[in-house]
Amino acid sequence: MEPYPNPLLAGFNPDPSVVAVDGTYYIVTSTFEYLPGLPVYRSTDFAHWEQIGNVGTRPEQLDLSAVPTGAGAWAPTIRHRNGVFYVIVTVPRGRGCVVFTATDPAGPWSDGTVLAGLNGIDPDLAWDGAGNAYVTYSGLLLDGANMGKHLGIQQVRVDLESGLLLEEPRPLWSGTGLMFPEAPHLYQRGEYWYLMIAEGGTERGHGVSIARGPSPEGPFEAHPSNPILSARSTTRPVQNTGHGDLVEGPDGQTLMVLLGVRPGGGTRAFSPLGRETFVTRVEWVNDWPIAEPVSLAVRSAVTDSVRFDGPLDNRWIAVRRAPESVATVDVSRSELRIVADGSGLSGPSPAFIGRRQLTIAVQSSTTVDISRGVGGLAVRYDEDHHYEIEARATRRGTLVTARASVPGLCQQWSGELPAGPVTLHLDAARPATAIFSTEMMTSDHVSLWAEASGQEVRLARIDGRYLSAETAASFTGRVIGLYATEGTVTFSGFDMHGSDL
Ligand code: 6LW
Repeated sequence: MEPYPNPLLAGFNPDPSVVAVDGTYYIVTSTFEYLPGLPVYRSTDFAHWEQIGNVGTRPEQLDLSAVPTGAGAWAPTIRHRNGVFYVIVTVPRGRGCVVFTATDPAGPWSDGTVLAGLNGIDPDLAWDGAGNAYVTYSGLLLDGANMGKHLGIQQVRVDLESGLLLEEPRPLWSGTGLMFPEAPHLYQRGEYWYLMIAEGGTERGHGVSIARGPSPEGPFEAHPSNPILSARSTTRPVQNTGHGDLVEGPDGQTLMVLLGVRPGGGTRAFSPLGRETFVTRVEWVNDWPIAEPVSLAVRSAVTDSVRFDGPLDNRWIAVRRAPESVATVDVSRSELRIVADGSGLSGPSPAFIGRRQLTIAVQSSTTVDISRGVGGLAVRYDEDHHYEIEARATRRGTLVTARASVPGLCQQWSGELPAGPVTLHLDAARPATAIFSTEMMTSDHVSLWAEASGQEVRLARIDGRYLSAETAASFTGRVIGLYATEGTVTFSGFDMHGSDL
């Protein structure tokens, strides 16, 4: 059988949840502090996916303006019942547990109903035959006096209309005893209800375990050989595999979508794109599922050339605010304008819009007019981890500056180019050598360079490991995009091309 592409959804796309409706598949993933939040991807063959929209398109739906980095929109579940799509998600340190609905998954999605009093993460939504709605979640308290305490997997019946909890939440089977039981999903199949969870933490120890019972409330009996999926202590190219959701695939076989990373380096390795969405096949033996190890099947080249000749598409994201509130497209001139507002890339809401880095090797570029401001091209993991190249007009011509910021440290390099439009470049590539050396013990190197009027200046080649899932404190991934720090900066075009082959 042809393998599905893996990663299935490349780049910053963790915590996938999937639903099938009339032969079409929909996946949503986590977005944390970015807006629009919770992208919705659609496919009919499970191989080709298109982003059809986002659940959180209006800032008040997720209300991220004050959420700390690392919080925000965590781990959604998408389900469908009686013609209505549901996305349930928690916004820790924000709105809490919220249920959104839509009849068209491309949107618009509702304003959201808060399930007041539900304190935890990774909510699942399931209905029994009588129509009772069950929310099963991970009782990791991220709000209130007991922050950090973990109550294991919890369940509560809810009234989705009013948002009321209909009983005291109760504990359920919580795995084999590894840390952070989370990402629960409930499924009815044959005579059983299955409770599938992740445990071991979202890093190298991650895995998927499962139990089954006679009702959605249990009692649950554990699979005799959990975990049913994990890459822990293996040399597989896809690591941290866990946080899965099951669906029946196009050929009738059960598929699990899940998160994983693609580390590069040596025994210590680094995953520049963050946690991505992967897929693997699941076999049923004696009414128990067992998942195949996740294999890598990268796509051929990815090209993305944005020309600013229409409204911003749904793949642009910005930090704690909508991209449209940061940047304006001037269609008549095919330009994007960003007006600086005093916020920098190290601040909580920079004047920055970007797109997910989709391939580990990437070449990105933009041409800027800095006659009225200062700005450039950046790769951002979060406000503490970013590399950028920017241009500023001087009396003599153009000053270009490359900068690398990691917690507590910032280094910069500068060079000069003639006046006029400047093309800024930010490229990433795997280490050039396969020979055992310190050079190859990292994920990639990021090169920052610029050109104007036929002259070129190469400013920096920086180890990429500091912008990776293993080093950044946040749960996001790399986002490459455009920003302004002074005045008004105009960008003509944004290109991001790459390949993992
Ligand atoms: C999410 C948890 C996890 O809530 O990481 O890998 C957390 N899984 O289930 C943030 O994505």
